[in-house]
Amino acid sequence: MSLSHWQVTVTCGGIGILSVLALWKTFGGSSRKYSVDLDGPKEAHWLTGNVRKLFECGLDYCVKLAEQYGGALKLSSLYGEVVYLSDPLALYHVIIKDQHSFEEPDVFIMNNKAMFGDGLISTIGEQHRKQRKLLNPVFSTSNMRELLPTLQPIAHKLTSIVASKLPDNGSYKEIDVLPLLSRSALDGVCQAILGYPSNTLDTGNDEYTEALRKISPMITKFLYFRPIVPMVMRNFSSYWIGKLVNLVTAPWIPTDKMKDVREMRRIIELMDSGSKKAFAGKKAALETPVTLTPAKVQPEVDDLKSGRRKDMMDIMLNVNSASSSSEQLTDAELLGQMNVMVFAGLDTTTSALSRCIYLLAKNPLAQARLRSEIRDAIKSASHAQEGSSFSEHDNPLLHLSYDALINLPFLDAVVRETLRLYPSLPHMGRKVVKATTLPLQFPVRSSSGAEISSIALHEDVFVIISILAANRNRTLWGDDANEWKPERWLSSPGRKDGPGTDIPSDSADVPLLKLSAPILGVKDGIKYPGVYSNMMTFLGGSRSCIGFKFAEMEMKQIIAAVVLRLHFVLPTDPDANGHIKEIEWKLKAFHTPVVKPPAGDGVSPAVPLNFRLVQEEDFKW
Ligand code: HEM
Ligand SMILES: *[C@@H]1O[C@H](CO)[C@@H](O)[C@H](O)[C@H]1NC(C)=O
Ligand SMILES: *[C@@H]1O[C@H](CO)[C@@H](O)[C@H](O)[C@H]1NC(C)=O
Ligand SMILES: CC(=O)N[C@H]1CO[C@H](CO)[C@@H](O)[C@@H]1O
Repeated sequence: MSLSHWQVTVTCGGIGILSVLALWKTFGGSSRKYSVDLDGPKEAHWLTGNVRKLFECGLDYCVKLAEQYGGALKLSSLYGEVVYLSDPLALYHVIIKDQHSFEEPDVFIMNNKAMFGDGLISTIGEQHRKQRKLLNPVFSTSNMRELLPTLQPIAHKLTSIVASKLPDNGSYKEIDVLPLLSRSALDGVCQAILGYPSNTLDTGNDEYTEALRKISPMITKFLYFRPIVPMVMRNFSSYWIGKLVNLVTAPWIPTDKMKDVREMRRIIELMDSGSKKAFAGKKAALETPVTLTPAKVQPEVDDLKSGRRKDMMDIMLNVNSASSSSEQLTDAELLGQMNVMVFAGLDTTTSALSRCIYLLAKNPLAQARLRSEIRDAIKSASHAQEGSSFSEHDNPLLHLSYDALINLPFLDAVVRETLRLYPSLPHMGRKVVKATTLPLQFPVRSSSGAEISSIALHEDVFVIISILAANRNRTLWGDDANEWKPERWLSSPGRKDGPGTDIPSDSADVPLLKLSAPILGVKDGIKYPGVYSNMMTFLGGSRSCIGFKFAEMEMKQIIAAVVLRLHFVLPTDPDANGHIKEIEWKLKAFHTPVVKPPAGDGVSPAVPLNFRLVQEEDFKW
């Protein structure tokens, strides 16, 4: 059989959006010659298999699957067999010890390259290692300290906008907080990462930020287009690719079909030219340090006290120019990082942030406890700072330092517990590029029902890392593993690293030493190879999330600001037809909150909550 055909395309939660497990196979059938000897659910669609169920049946389905079959099980797809993995030792091999046998799928890398250029998520091998080595120090704790002041005004602006909509007689008002949270995250990445003076919370989107916002939703429209991208990128020179793109986006092509392609092209061009402009400004500023102030910066951001605020691009360019020439990245690579950071940091953070605010609305006691912890911290910080009294107009949170903010125990517990239970990217894909044997910490069943503690994997097998199932293992977290209980972090032994642990400067090598003992040594101990506590939310190893400390800081700053000033609960008032709004989370490319019918349409993303200004009683728990 030599018929080329489209393979099943599965949204699989990939970097920043969905890793699209879009699989292109030139010669149908060849991969079916081998088989993975593992148990798994038998019922499957005759053509498309059962891997789709992971993405159609919701989080509980995925967790139950792992509970039933254990840390490794087999699923089927049109392409061939897929291994669904959550065993700690197996994951350690996939992302650290034996990482060279498991690569990001080509489809993922090449599509990212086509969209963003040469950033971290579009390179592999030596080029990736080199980029990572240069960039790791950019995300150090001391650099995060410098970036916090850029995020503080954004958190303050968000709460002020909500507060300004509330009646002053102390009664509740329903506000959809989702657009405000996603604009905060957008302003966060624009200002703190790129130094781009966006102010979408106030003024809405300009062309550039609109393009950034649209990129993820557009990608989901291209699932079926993505598999051919690697082939095109590898087989045509950029000249011919340009010609090809011109051809398919030419205005004379019958409209509707090509509308999305044209729109995608427009968005990528906008993103590209916006980043180029910002980058050129940065470089010019670096070469002539006197004129550091860019032309159009909002006074709000560009605060009176400290002049222009620092951003990650400044740090990156400084690190780069201080490095030896063999270690330096090219301008194209630096530019690629800008696009990649924004993309990788935007929807992931928005998703985690909105889930956290929703959970706090649902758990009034946790909300009150958090609020009181934050107020106490501000009080003691202002006592410590002799003579500094804060006025009504001054956001008191601005006085909470990075270390004070990051080390608040209950805030930390709330954020960790949210990221554990609802990882923004529940599944990541890897492809076996070199046949290998994967050891398991906990035995599972083979196809014939025998107990096995390792799995032979042939080349081309697809592996799904179940971040979700790993984060909810009952043996590790207890029988309440599926419940949101921030308190567990206040005493849990699962929390191995403290907040603010530095990323090792070459994380490709160091975690090996750090992790081998706890994984294999501790009696009954389960240690996941994650960079963040004992969980896989930010993955681990040389392709772990480089931005996790930034994400943690941004979430904490925004949640603290909201909770301190605003009290919020789930909607309680029936609409004209007597229906009360109920929020439901759908697992699409991301977990997307919608209002359940009949009160809502079940489709449009929204998090309507009842807000009012805080009162003294809201601090009691
Ligand atoms: C709650 C928020 C976030 C979550 C849950 C998250 C999760 C992840 C995960 C699971 C990966 C691994 C992807 C893979 O293996 O392909 C990853 C990679 C990455 N993340 Fe994040 N992320 C978050 C926020 C951020 C932020 C704010 C930034 C930027 C400042 C960022 C930048 C990156 C980059 C550049 C990579 C690619 C690293 C590499 O391949 O070397 N992420 N993230
Ligand atoms: C959790 O860990 C135990 C080993 O203690 C294992 O048997 C079980 O399959 C794991 N569950 C999941 C969902 O990975
Ligand atoms: C509070 O003010 C809002 C609007 O200003 C009004 O709709 C509401 O009825 C008032 N509630 C009370 C209890 O006075
Ligand atoms: C003719 C040619 O270069 N074919 C290549 C096109 O790209 C694929 C990878 O996607 C290669 O496997 C082919 O060799």
